[in-house]
Amino acid sequence: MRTTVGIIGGGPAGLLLARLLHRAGIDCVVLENRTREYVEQRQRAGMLEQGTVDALGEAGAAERLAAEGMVHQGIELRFAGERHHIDFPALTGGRTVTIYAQTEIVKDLVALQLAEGPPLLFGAEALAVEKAESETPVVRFLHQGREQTLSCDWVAGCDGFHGISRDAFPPAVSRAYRHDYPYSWLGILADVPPSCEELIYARSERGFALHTMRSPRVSRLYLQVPGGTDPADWPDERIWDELAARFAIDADWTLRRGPITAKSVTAMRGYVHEPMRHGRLLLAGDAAHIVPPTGAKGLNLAVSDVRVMARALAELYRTGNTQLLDSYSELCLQHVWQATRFSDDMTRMLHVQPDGDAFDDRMQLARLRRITASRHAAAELAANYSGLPLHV
Ligand code: RFL
Ligand code: PHB
Repeated sequence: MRTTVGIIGGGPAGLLLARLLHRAGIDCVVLENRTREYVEQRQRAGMLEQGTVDALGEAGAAERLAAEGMVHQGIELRFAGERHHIDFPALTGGRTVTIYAQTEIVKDLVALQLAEGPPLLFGAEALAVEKAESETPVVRFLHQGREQTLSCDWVAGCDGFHGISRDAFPPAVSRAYRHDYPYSWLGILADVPPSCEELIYARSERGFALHTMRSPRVSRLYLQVPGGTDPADWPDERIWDELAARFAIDADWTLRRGPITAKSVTAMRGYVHEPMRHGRLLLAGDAAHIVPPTGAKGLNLAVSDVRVMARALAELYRTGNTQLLDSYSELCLQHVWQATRFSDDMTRMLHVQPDGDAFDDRMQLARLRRITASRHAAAELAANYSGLPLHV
């Protein structure tokens, strides 16, 4: 097989890239090792920055998002028995965020791709990227029991944190920066209307909790738990009791409970691989970087990477200009490090440090008080959360 851009991974990054390239008249093939059902059900992100919504619009994939996405004007911070609204439009000159599940984005992109092309192969496992430094890189992959090769002009490594694309970077040029946080998130989906209009980020002495949602009828909630927690140790009643205790405030408010339909534990880590380009191999999304989910940045970063990549490739094929491609890694990494910094700040401000002391406790409260007392500090949070501009 031969194509212009070989895309490894059919998650949000790979699928959106394929749509953007298709619209720019550049041909590509997407290799995804899982089944369609699996990628469409994988529970993950839900909070989209305006830039992400715009990118899905540019890809022609925002019809259902426009009808079903829930526009939010801010978030709520809860601590010390109090609730505080952070008003994004007022603090950022009109910016909002949108709740629309990653599962739905993937379904929309897959449906478009299968209807309009270019090819998207499920059950196609990339084994290695070869000759990345040459003008004709090759992806070796396994499909329907047969090993095959995909010859390309460019390879986009969109294969997530556990993918194989990063392995094609020679050790001499690769640098990885990593931090493992000493806690995880237990996430649930529940068939119950959300108990809030906007997301609640709660800091309590019992640990962090987040209330988010998937639709007017489905809630998504997260609890900070110790690393290595087995979801089987958390029967439904225990989860609801713990959530209720962490969200408790002095005012009248109750957490609605309902049947839990999914439970999973996610480790919290930060990871950045530098650079994001080697020869004709470009990384995007979780293949290059992971942030702890407290800042809701992972999916948004994957989308901003592929926006830059699609624009850079379109410019090359339209004008022969390689300027944007040459600065791809540097441009993306500046944005990635800012999102990593914000995600780390949010994470440390809201989670209980297992070996923390009373001093750490007071520092967290002082940080939260600063945000709720100072318009300037709140505006800084709102600007980061709703998405810093990407200078392309
Ligand atoms: P993905 O989604 O991991 O997709 C990679 C795809 O590559 C496939 N693959 C391969 N295909 C072929 N050959 C191989 N050898 C392959 N190896 C892997 C995989 O099957 C998969 O389909 O990465 P991508 O596209 O970069 O997208 C990144 C996002 O999925 C991720 O950053 C977000 O989900 C992170 N995240 C959040 N991000 C947000 O912006 N807002 C949020 O609210 C948010 N909440 C979250 C999150 C992530 C979470 N978890 C579970 C990690 C909440 C959670 C709990
Ligand atoms: C989600 O909706 O799953 C979500 C929202 C905000 C976060 C993390 C996850 O910070």
